[in-house]
Amino acid sequence: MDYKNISLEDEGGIYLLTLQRPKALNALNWETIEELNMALNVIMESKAKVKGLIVTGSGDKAFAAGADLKHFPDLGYEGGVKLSRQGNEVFSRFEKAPFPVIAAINGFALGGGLEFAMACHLRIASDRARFGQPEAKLGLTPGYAATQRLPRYIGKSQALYLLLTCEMIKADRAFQLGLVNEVVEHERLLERCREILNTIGDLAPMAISEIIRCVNAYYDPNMDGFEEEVQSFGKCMASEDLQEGVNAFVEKRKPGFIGR
Ligand code: DAK
Repeated sequence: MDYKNISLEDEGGIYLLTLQRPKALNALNWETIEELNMALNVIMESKAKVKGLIVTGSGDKAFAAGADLKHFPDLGYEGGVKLSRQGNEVFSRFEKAPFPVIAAINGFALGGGLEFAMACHLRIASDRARFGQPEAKLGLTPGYAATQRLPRYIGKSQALYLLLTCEMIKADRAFQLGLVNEVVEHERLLERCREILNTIGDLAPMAISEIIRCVNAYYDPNMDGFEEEVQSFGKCMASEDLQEGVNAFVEKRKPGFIGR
């Protein structure tokens, strides 16, 4: 697959997706969002085991400094609604991926960039990362769900503070607020993300994807998360991996899960 705005590497079941517009601080134009969707299709169609996906930004400065501002003045109401809906659909696909997705935040994560990171399951930040939702400075509301996901991560009060003031915060503050899972030295960022995915990769794949599904169900008004958990529990109980997990525990050995 030929991409213009991103790159995708398969590192043996761990995929590394890198936003490749460093001169524009990896700003997300529509073509980039389409390529993110295509990359996700490629990973979903993989026949081999997928341990997880890391998304990051190229260059030393930014994960993504927001949506690409240069296209905004031409959009108008119809264009704005259409783009927002389509972008939300793509980001929601990352959130619903049946394997763990980690945002490796290597620098600025602003506006749409932070919204992309918030659609990932985990966020690991470099100590150089900076976060913010500066939309109101530009005469906008967020378009890729910051008003919905940010309160879920940090609570309504702190979310409103960041959205209303447009203040940019550092990695240690983002950690304090619960926006990122961990802050690591810049040089160790990808290594740490791979470590986490390898840890998860040793666990039962069906249990992992069902946990992601059930936690997402908690936030979906059309789903009963409690009932989803009951169903997932039953499904895992009937799996070969449950047999293997329990046998391995009794026999004091490492389990070899097969994902069914
Ligand atoms: N879009 C396009 N280009 C950008 C950009 C962006 N968001 N951010 C930076 N760049 C470009 C700059 O224009 C500059 O390009 P040249 O002038 O060299 O050609 C280059 O990246 C380097 O930027 P700076 O020279 O400004 O670098 P500094 O280190 O001085 O400053 C900065 C870094 C991140 C503080 C600064 O670049 C900055 O404030 N950038 C803008 C941040 C921002 O406001 N981002 C947008 C947030 S609003 C929607 C969907 C989503 C959204 C909205 C609607 N619908 C679908 C309708 C989301 C909106 C947002 O993301």
